[in-house]
Formats: sequence, C-alpha cells, structure tokens
Amino acid sequence: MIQIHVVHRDNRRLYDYLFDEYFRLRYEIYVKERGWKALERPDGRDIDQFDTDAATYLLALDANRLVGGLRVVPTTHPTLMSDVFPQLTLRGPIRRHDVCELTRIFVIKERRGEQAQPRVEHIILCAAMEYGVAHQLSQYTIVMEAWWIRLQEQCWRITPLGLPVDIDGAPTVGVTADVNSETVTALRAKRGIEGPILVWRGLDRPALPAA
Ligand code: COA
Ligand code: U4Y
Repeated sequence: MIQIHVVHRDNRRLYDYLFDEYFRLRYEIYVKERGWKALERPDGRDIDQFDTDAATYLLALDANRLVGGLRVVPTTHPTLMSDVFPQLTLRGPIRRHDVCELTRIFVIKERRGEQAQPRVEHIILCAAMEYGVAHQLSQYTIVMEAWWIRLQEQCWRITPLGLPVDIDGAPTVGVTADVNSETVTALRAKRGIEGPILVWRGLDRPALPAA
C-alpha cells in the first residue's frame, strides 16, 4: 500500500537512509531522462539550491520502496519561481506565508501510467492537497511545462500568473493552484482514495485535521 510520508528537517533523521537514493533517482529522471542540463552535477545527484532545511518532501513509499516524490518550499524562502524564473509572473513572484511552491514531482518509470487506481501520480497530487489543507495554505505556486495544464485541469483549479515562456525548448508556465478541502474531497472520490494518506512520523500533526 502506498503511503505519502511528510519529511521535514524536524523528522529527517528518520528518513536519512532514503535521501541518497532519492537524489540519485531525481538525477536519473530529470537529468538523464528529461535532459535538464541546468541540473547536471558530477556526483550524479539532483540537489539544487532549494533543497534546504526549509523544504518539505512528500515521499511516496510502497512497502518501503521509494516510488515517487514531490518537494514543497515556502514562498517566504527563495523558490524556483522567485529566483530562477520570475519572468513567468506578470505581477512578480508571490511571497506569502500561506503559499508554498511545488517542484520535482516524479513517479519512477515502472510505476507510471498504471491502469489500477489509484495510481501513484494521483496519490501524490491528492497528498499535496491534503498537506496544503493541513497547513492552512490558500494556494500553491508551480513552475511547470505547459503540457501539465491538461492533467492539472482534471484535478485542481489553476490560474496562470503570466504568459508561457520557452525554457530550454519547452513552453513553460507559472501558475497558482487553489488549496481547499473541497478539492481534497473531490479528488479522493474521483481517484478512489479512502481518507487521509499522509504519514506524519516524528512530526506534530498540524492542529487542523487534514480534510
Ligand atoms: N511531455 C508531454 N507529456 C507528458 C510528459 C512529457 N515530458 N510526461 C508525461 N506526459 C503525459 C503522458 O503522455 C500521459 O498522457 P496520456 O494520459 O494522454 O497518455 C500523461 O502525461 C501521464 O503520464 P505518464 O508518464 O503515463 O504517467 P503518470 O501519470 O503515472 O506520471 C509523471 C506522470 C509526470 C509524474 C511522470 O511521467 C514522471 O515522473 N515524469 C518524469 C518527471 C517529470 O517530468 N515531472 C514533471 C516536470 S514539470
Ligand atoms: C534550478 C535552474 O516539476 N533551473 C532549474 C532548476 C523545467 C526547467 O526548470 C529548470 C529546475 C511539478 C530545468 C528545466 O529547464 C512541476 C515541476 N516543475 C519543475 C521542477 O523543477 O520542479 C520545473 C519545470 S520547468 O533545467 N530547473 N530546477 N536551477 N534549481 C508540478 C507539481 C505538481 C503538479 C504539477 C506539476 O500539480
């Protein structure tokens, strides 16, 4: 059974054993598969300037195997949108306590496009919404290749922050996605996910129940 583990500096020690594999997998996917040259490093790990203590990782584990992930960074800290791609926003990057940026979503190759529901990608996206509600976020910001828009529209309400820009040969957009408990409920129903899927091991659960 897939569970999405919330990993933050306060409980990272419990997951330290996973992180080298996590960064290596990211390198495999983003640099080797996707060809994102800006992330090339001699050590074969995708670790960038936003992998700091401010980041929270949502790690998808299936019987202790890492099968996917997503990174959440507060917009009160430097983000991909504010520091690398501010040109994607017409009114300037959002910096608010109740808004976080989502980056580095992935599913390992063997687990993509699964017919059996709920598939890993859907579980991660539902978990991200659950996390946002638990932390009383109002929105996420996302820098994404434009092909995501079609998939995104099926599950979240997104709003563009600017015009598409060609980045490294791919049309790329900056968007916000609204966070609310109605979306969590709708996603669970649509994807056949029964109840909360976040695991907060070693962390205080946020005061509010996660939807
Ligand atoms: N360019 C265009 N479309 C893409 C794409 C790409 N690089 N990657 C995936 N898609 C499309 C697929 O064609 C598919 O469309 P379909 O439903 O019409 O067949 C759909 O997205 C789903 O992708 P798939 O890979 O089959 O399965 P998934 O839903 O299990 O996983 C991802 C989706 C994106 C999580 C997975 O493909 C992945 O981890 N990719 C590598 C990491 C990545 O590129 N992340 C996003 C960066 S913006
Ligand atoms: C970085 C410099 O995964 N450049 C960087 C850095 C792709 C471009 O960004 C460059 C990344 C998930 C990279 C490539 O040319 C969205 C998502 N977004 C991507 C990410 O990195 O997380 C960026 C897309 S643009 O070389 N690039 N990092 N310095 N540090 C998302 C999540 C949830 C879903 C939908 C999508 O709802």
